Amino acid sequence: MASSSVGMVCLLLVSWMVVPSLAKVYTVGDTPGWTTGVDYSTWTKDKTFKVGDSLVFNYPTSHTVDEVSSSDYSTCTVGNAITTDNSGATTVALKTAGTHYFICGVVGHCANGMKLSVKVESGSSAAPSKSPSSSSSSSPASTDKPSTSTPSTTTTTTKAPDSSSSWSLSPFMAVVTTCLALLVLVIS
Ligand SMILES: [Cu+2]
Repeated sequence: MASSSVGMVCLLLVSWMVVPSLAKVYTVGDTPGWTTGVDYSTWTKDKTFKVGDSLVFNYPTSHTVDEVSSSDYSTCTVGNAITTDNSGATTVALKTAGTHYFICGVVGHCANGMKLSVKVESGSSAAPSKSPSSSSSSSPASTDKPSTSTPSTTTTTTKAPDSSSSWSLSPFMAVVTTCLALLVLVIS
């Protein structure tokens, strides 16, 4: 029991370290999906939505997914939808920051709980890699040393410390190592 809980904590730690850079996909309502009788304000309570994330609505085609204005959301007014879909599986990409409002377009369903508002924050950590890096064509003049076949006598000092890729991995490895050590301690 103790070892499994340590394992769970380790999994959480590792997933926290790996996941944040990725866009998230949220299944609206989780298991019940998009239906009447679910309190979607409770469902959104512990979630943070960011630009780039998406919502997946799963529902029988007796429902619809309508994106609506704030006022239509508040009053459960159908018929003015910004977008609507009744395919049964609707994926909505959250492309802009701000609050997005969704209701079911079937009369009465919004009042029965089929209303969802999500506050979308900007600033996804995966976004700011968009600047076209003008790669300077002046590559470091590789002095073509033809003496590579000679037994290397500490020639590795000329290697530039290109540790940018391995640096991001080291805290991850630290967590994994710590977790393994903890597991060994608990099991033994
Ligand atoms: Cu409905």
